[in-house]
Amino acid sequence: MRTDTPQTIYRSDYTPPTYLVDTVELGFDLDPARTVVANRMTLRRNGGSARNEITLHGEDIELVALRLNGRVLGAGEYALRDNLLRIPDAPDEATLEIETVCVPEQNTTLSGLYTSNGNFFTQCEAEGFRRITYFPDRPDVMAVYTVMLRADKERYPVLLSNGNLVEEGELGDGRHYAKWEDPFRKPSYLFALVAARLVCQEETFRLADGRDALLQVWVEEGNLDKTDYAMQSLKHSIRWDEERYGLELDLDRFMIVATGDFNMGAMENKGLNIFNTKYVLANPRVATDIDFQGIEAVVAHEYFHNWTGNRVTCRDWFQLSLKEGLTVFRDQEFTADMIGTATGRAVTRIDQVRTLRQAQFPEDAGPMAHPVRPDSFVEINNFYTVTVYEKGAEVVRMYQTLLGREGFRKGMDLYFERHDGQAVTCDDFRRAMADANGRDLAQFERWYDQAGTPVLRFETRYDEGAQTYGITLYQSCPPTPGQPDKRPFHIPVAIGLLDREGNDMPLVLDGKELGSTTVLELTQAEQTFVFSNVKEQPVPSVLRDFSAPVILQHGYGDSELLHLFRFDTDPVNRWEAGQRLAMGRLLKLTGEAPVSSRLSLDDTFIEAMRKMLTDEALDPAFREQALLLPTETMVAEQLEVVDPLAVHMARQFMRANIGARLRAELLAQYDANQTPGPYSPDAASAGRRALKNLALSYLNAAPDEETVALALRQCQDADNMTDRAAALNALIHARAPQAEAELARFYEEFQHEALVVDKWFAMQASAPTTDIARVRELMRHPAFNLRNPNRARSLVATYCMNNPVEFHAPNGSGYLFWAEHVVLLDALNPQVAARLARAMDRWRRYTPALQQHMKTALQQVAGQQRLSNDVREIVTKALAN
Ligand code: B3K
Ligand code: ZN
Repeated sequence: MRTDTPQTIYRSDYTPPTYLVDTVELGFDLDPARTVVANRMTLRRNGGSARNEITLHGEDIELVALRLNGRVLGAGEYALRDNLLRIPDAPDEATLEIETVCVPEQNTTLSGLYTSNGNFFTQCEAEGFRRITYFPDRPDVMAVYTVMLRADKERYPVLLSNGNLVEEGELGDGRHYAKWEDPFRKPSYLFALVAARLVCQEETFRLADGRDALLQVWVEEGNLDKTDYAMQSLKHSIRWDEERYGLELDLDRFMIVATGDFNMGAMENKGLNIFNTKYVLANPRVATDIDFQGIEAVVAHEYFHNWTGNRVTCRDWFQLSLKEGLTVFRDQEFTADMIGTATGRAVTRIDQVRTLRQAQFPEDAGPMAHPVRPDSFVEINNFYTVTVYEKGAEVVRMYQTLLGREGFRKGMDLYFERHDGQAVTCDDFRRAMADANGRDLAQFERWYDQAGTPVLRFETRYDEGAQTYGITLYQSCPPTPGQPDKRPFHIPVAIGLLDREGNDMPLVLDGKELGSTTVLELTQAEQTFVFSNVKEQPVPSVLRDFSAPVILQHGYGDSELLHLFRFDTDPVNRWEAGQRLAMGRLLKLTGEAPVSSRLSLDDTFIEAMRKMLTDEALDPAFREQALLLPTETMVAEQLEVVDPLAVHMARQFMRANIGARLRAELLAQYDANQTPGPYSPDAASAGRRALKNLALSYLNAAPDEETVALALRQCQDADNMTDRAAALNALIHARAPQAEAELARFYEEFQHEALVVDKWFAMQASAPTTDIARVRELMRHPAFNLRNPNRARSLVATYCMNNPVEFHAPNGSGYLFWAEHVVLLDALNPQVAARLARAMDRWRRYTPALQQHMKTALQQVAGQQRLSNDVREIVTKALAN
């Protein structure tokens, strides 16, 4: 924990390392109270470097010994200050031997080497390796690692590290050892070790080139009944990367290890992926459909990093999206291919759009707005954001939209051909895409450089006589911190035209026939495209498949939206039309809610919903998405001044009104979408459950005895967690008297399943029936533990970020709770604290009274003497003008 003023690091200050490291031999004597790390590495002066000073990072470790080329360095021969170890006047070739000590059991930051439930794990990205040994801890220093692990055999029977196991044996004294070699050069952030009492599910898997690889999923004893899905997802991922990109597993062994204490989802360490249990453990009893989907996506994501991230890595942390945006895009495509059907793909795309709107657009419009490739940061861990990940994935997707699937593949091939084994930049990636396709992608760089969500607008003009249809596209981008003016982006705008009957019209542009959807390339602030042979006035379907991460200010009237909602052949835009119909009403109701006691919803909207709900030609999964209203956060983003209570009342009214007026249809769908027989997490079954449970939730938004009985029966009879949790949620939100007993029964039954206990806390924390007193009571529950990130998030972060109406209570009690816990958490785990700190990002948009309370809470945190860089950066930026 630092108390000095945090330093800002700028991208423009990048300089190559003065020394490179060729080999690293690490020896660990593992002891939770005192682990000794011996590091022997060979360094060589970097060709271009004029300086001969070796600079090594180190944090929270004790230096015990230091030798250079076999000689102990005297006090005057090195300097140890500000977490840097400097050796001036070093020879061009140096072998350094460094011995350090760390205390894993006291490491609550979960960065570096730490213990979780008595087992040892590491987390080194971004800058955790320096908490293990002194090292040039930056991604452009890539070395070959050999690792010797020594530990008590009884307590830590399993010893794992990156690469291949080359030797193991006994040491006497009850201790044993294992030696691992990773044949590939890697940056230090990909180092990992595990020393633990664990068991594994394993399998040999035949790779495309005929080699056999050993796949393992390691978990604590008692969890082997929950590893099948992760293993299956791993095999699918390996196959998919071979088929889609010609990329193979390059090791003989690939391991996934689950731990209950982890700061994020998972980590792609070479050959030894370490996972949050949340993204490994699943069976129907404890995991929901969403959990299964999460596991498949995260297993794939980490596996895909083996090429996009590990074989080709980032030159510096500003380039983070080079690996993250690309790998998210790859896991998104994998998920879509796994489902296979066209609407299935669309449903996954809709999910992605929803995430962008719910989380990335607000980030892009708030105090933490930053480009996909940031220009500066204080704490890199604060930049593992939805912008770097999800907007970064959209940027990669746009290459594919502009170049086509084949063109994109050519670009990927060239990228690997040029850069395998290197640490590179986002520009290198863009250059590979451009060169492989003979395209000029210079302007495309602005997607990496400019923050903020571009706003797209269009105007149309139909000329009946000439049978032409002109569409003028306008783009602009609001100012963001440090970037008052923006230049036009290169935006792919996919478009189609619908005729009166709802059919796609053939598109002809500049004499070329373009089928029913075409991609217009908008590169100026304003540009007009004129379609010819247009037989009648069309309804334009703009930004099909959400072809760019922009806000489309549409200007459609109700009748056009209804037309699109009914007929658009692009399912994403069809869904979008429904969201727009709903959003219009939500905004109107939000304005009325505080003053009117009689809100109402028009028949037109209800009829559109009815038609969608009962359209048996459509997949249940799609209907569910189409009937889901925009979230309270999305509505709030549309408002100048946010009154969270008004937004909540408006949305609740709408849900209740739909529940009451579509009661018969909802009941019918509830029955029609049952999934009898053994549970399966496949997309079709999950889609039916989703629609059924949405029906249940609408019905219980206007609860009566019958709807409550339905939920209660489902809660008691369900044979899977998806249905059980949905029913329990319905009871809670209906304020049914039975909810309390069902919650107690739920806890009783699942108290030994940590991930389900997390759900139990989260369900209560997000319920509008849970006020601050109740949250504080839950904090005193014996199962609550602030040190465990999953548990802390399930209660504290869920309440602060997922229960707007209670969190924003007019007396400011939610904000005080927030301040108190940001500070408490910061002393334990700055990364988790900084995530929670972001709950206040949008404070300037609330009503003046709420703003005042929020500002006070922010100042309370900012005024702390001792604060991590992580939290300090977030609150400072939030308070800045
Ligand atoms: N690369 C890791 C994230 C590391 C976060 C460090 N604070 C997981 C992933 O994106 O796959
Ligand atoms: Zn990643």
